[in-house]
Amino acid sequence: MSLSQDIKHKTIELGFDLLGVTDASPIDAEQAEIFAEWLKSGFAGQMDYMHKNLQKRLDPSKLLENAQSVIVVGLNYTPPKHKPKPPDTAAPTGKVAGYAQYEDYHSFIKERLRKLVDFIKSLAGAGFKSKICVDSAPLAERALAVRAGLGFIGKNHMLINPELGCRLFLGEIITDLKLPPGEPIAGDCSGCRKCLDACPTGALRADGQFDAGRCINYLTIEYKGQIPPGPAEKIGDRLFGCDECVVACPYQKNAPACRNKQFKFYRDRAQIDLQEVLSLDAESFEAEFAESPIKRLGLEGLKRNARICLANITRSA
Ligand code: B12
Ligand code: SF4
Ligand code: SF4
Repeated sequence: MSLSQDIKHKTIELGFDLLGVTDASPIDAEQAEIFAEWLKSGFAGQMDYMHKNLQKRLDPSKLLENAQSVIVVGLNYTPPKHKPKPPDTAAPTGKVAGYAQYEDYHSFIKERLRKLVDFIKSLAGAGFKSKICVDSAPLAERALAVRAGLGFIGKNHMLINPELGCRLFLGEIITDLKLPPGEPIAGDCSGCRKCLDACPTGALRADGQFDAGRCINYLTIEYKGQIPPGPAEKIGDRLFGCDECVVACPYQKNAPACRNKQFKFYRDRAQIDLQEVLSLDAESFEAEFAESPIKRLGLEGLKRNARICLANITRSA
């Protein structure tokens, strides 16, 4: 077996669903242009870090000296079909986006990518360099995933794999090993606009741009301070994140559930009792959300969101 095939087998054994390789050249000029336009239009909102390290973000070889290849993995996080706990009608609840019903994916994926690097070292020798990236590194992950053949970009701006749908986390190993690159795969959205119609805020713009400042993920997770009344109303009963443009996508309809049994899923976290959130103290928040992506938002942020949800629920009653 070739090194590439060995890596592929190990990736699946580690519980990832997709693997692709691309060379470490800068992302295509067309995509760099989309990125520059996005920043110029102010669509990054308060996410100032998106304006920093731009050259690195567009060129993986700026993150690792003499980089030759980028190994891109995908982890399917489609929640398992299960009967949620019957709601207690007296208690108003807030919705939690699918990804946050799992343990935090950053550490989960990084740990497994470290194992993949160790495995490659056992075959290719320890003399190669590598850098692991999951979300937080300045790297255009979706653009690289397209080039590595994991899927295509939909009108919902997600990387979509025709078989697995769009609920896929991405992770990368940039390396100075030269590996054979993959080919982009076909797929398209023609004739469909379900995600645009499902978006409650207009973050998915008709001109194809993504106004992150309007996205409920941004508002409930990234936005610092009090959320202005207009956008706050659009949040509805979404306590943490939003899934509408993902759930509406036909590619997601028959997507298989996450097959990685080690990726901890909290069965009762799709809806959270809002009064319970307001009664949490620092200690109980830490105990409840220690391993969850919700931890990063912090207790005060979660309470801010709970108050918004309660006000919206009361208004619409
Ligand atoms: C900032 C950020 C956000 C922001 C802004 C999102 C956005 N659409 O830009 C907010 C907080 C809103 C957000 C939300 C979410 N995020 Co986010 N986020 C990121 C982050 C850190 C940077 C994204 C970025 O660079 N945005 C700027 C725009 C311009 O870049 P882009 O969307 O990647 O687009 C590039 C290409 O796709 C291409 N492109 C853009 N539009 C088009 C259109 C066409 C037709 C084509 C061909 C190409 C193309 O050009 C761009 C430049 O290369 C990445 C991690 C990373 N380092 O890349 C994760 C990431 C994109 N997020 C991810 C996830 C899972 C989410 C959420 C689903 C979370 C949730 N609720 O469950 C939502 C989805 C919202 C959505 N519909 O996009 C995953 C996406 C995986 C996937 N399958 O696509 C990533 C890759 C993290 C990861 N490692 O898994 N996120
Ligand atoms: S996550 Fe929600 S608010 Fe953000 S673009 Fe998708 S549907 Fe719109
Ligand atoms: S909902 Fe339709 S238009 Fe939107 S990403 Fe999915 S296939 Fe494309």
